Amino acid sequence: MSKDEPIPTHCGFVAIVGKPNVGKSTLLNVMLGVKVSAITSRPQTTRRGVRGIYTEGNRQVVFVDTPGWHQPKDRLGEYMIEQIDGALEDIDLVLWVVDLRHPPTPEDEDLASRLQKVQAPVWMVGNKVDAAKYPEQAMQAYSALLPNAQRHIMLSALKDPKAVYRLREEILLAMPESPFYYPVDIRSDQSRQDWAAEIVREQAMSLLREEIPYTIAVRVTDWEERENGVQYIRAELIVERENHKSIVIGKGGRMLKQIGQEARKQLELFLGSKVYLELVVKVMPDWRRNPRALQELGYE
Ligand SMILES: Nc1nc2c(ncn2[C@@H]2O[C@H](COP(=O)(O)OP(=O)(O)OP(=O)(O)O)[C@@H](O)[C@H]2O)c(=O)[nH]1
Ligand SMILES: [Mg+2]
Repeated sequence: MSKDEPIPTHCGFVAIVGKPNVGKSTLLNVMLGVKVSAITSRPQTTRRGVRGIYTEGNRQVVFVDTPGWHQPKDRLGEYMIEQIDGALEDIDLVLWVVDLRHPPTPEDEDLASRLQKVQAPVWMVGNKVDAAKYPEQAMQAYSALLPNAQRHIMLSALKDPKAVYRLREEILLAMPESPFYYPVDIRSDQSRQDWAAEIVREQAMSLLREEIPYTIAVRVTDWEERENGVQYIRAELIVERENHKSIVIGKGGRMLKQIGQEARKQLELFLGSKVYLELVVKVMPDWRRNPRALQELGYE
């Protein structure tokens, strides 16, 4: 290479897949150093493929966080599985995240056979090593499901960011020569409205009980920057039934107020400005099974 030739750039797509609740979104957020994807202690938090972009020098990685691999029970579940299939197309690397606290289940076998059909190399990431009793044994059991996995990494996405940064370094080095897909200052492909809706949904899912978290969708319907620098955001919480509406509002409006307070704190932290968050609860009967409602909510 002569002195005048530009340094080649490297860029690629990396899909993050695995069962629900194993820590895929946590891993992505730590990798990016910003909160791009919603995280809760409940399975099936992530519903659509979220792209998080990391650029360092002449290398860029486009991570795709995906919903947890599961047996779909409704149209929303089918949409979630389609998001995983989409993320596995034209991919350069797959991170298969497993939870080392538990041995593999039939869903892992199922996912392993899906991953066998992917051309790209698969790296197995054994997560939650901080909380696992027998991490080595668990890792071995998972590895046996996909003998051609190229690498095996054990870490704690939650407790050991340095291990995540080491993994990120290796991913950067594995990216093929290619122009960048995104400008260097872009971190996510989500609009700010979609991102804010995810923050509200994260708080609603965390605070509500039983099946209610799974029956909620959130959309931002208004966002204005007011003269005094306050960001005014209006979001709708969509529920499936009237009785769910009263649960989400809570006694004397307490639940909705708490969701709003927690979400506002998060939004203010990431936006770096004051936020006025207005939350409204709406019923869309049986929206998870209703193609029109799903479309309106962006799950189609
Ligand atoms: N102990 C421990 N907990 C973790 C670790 N990583 C993630 N968690 C927790 O696991 C839970 C699920 O994390 P998420 O990142 O939402 O998991 P996910 O795989 O994206 O889940 P879905 O979107 O539902 O598929 C949260 O309560 C996290 O705090 C880890 O390394 N150790
Ligand atoms: Mg997730």
